[in-house]
Amino acid sequence: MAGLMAAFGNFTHAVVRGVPTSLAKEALRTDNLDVDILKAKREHELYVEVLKQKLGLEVIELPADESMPDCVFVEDAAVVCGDTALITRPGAESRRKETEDMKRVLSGLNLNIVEMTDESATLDGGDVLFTGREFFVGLSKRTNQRGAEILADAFKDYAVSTVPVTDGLHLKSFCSMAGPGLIAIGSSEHAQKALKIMQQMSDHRYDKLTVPDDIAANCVYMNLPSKGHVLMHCTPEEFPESVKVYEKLKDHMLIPVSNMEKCKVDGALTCCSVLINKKTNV
Ligand code: M3B
Repeated sequence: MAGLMAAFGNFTHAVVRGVPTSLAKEALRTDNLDVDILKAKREHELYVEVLKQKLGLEVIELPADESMPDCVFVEDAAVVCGDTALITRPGAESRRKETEDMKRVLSGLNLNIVEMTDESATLDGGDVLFTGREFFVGLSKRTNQRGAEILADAFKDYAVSTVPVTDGLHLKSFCSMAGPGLIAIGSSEHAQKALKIMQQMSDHRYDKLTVPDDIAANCVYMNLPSKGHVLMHCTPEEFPESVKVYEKLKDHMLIPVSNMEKCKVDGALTCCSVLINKKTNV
């Protein structure tokens, strides 16, 4: 386990996908907010630039597909851990074909591909929290028990526990990992309740970082050989109070990344990339 933990957050590659213009009108959403599509595209370009230029990851960019309004949210289509990639069966029927291109790209990276073919199973990657030691899977409108079982089968080295997600879209709509053993969590009642459940189910004692805004608890942690602890998080323009909490992390290289427009259609920072650790060149 120590060996596995040492690599937590260590990534070499990222898969991202462009923002289709159709996102503005057709992306699935819980609120009815107007998306500024040019701004959404610009925000996403900056996100990708951070991965590439600032962090030096090898970034594989799939082009946007107008027939898939939610395709920028690649996280939902695959769960990658170690050398295994689970191609999901997204809960929203309209998003199922997003997995085809994802499968092709991840096969090209020589990952072991596991496909969720069972027609009774659904799972969105946004419901999957990998802590470095175990998985928590949110049971939500998009992810069911059968989906969680197939994930457990795919990643046999790790324990998998399920957490009911009653409010919000996905488990990671209010939490994510902010460091090794450090869970970023929102302040709402349902976020706190979900954290309690995770703590009760785990043998491990996690530290927590509580931020006032639920969606601001969705951040992207990496541990890179050349940079150390890196955290992409929300900007002060979006969530000033939550940023103050992130700024207390003194060991992290903090990178605020604006995500306001994608947020309007329930997309957060983790949603926009699938991160991979490939030690050898492919
Ligand atoms: C969001 C999909 C939005 C679809 C991600 C994780 C939590 C708020 N319109 N997908 N993975 N959700 O972010």
